[in-house]
Amino acid sequence: MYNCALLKFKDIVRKDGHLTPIEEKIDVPFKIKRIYYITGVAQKSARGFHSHRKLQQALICLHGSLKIRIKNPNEEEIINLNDPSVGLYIGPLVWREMFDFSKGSVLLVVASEHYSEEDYIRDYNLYLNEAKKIFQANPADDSKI
Ligand code: T46
Repeated sequence: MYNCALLKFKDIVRKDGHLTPIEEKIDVPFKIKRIYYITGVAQKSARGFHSHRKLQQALICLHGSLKIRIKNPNEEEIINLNDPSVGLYIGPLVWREMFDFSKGSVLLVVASEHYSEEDYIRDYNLYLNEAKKIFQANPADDSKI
């Protein structure tokens, strides 16, 4: 799907556990300026409901599971994240909604930019107006991720 991809990280397994390194421009396709994590989400809560104009991110579920609906004016997919060695890359102008958080789940996000509220598009109609201009110039990518 346009501006989205699943990233498979190294999973270094020893008898005493797993280690997964994430290096900028190697394991994620951008320079990392920020990380944040989301914890303690009630099972019926949903988050997101916005897009970004410029930000690139990789979302990694470190513990438990959650679902992410990713959308653009032409396509929609639901991704289940439940493996700390897998990240969901989301680039600009992709609408996202996170839901079905399991109890105790931990979502780590690595981001290409510092926090800027100006980069958010939180109104879906405004998102459609901005995204349609881009998607008319870039035909749909039919591949599933
Ligand atoms: C995204 C998804 C996956 C900050 O002050 N600094 C930060 O770095 C972030 C990410 C948020 N905030 C503030 C902004 C809001 O007042 O924290 C509050 C909650 O943020 P928001 O409602 O945007 O949280 P989510 O879970 O809906 O979205 C977050 C990220 O904001 C967003 O970029 O892609 O996770």
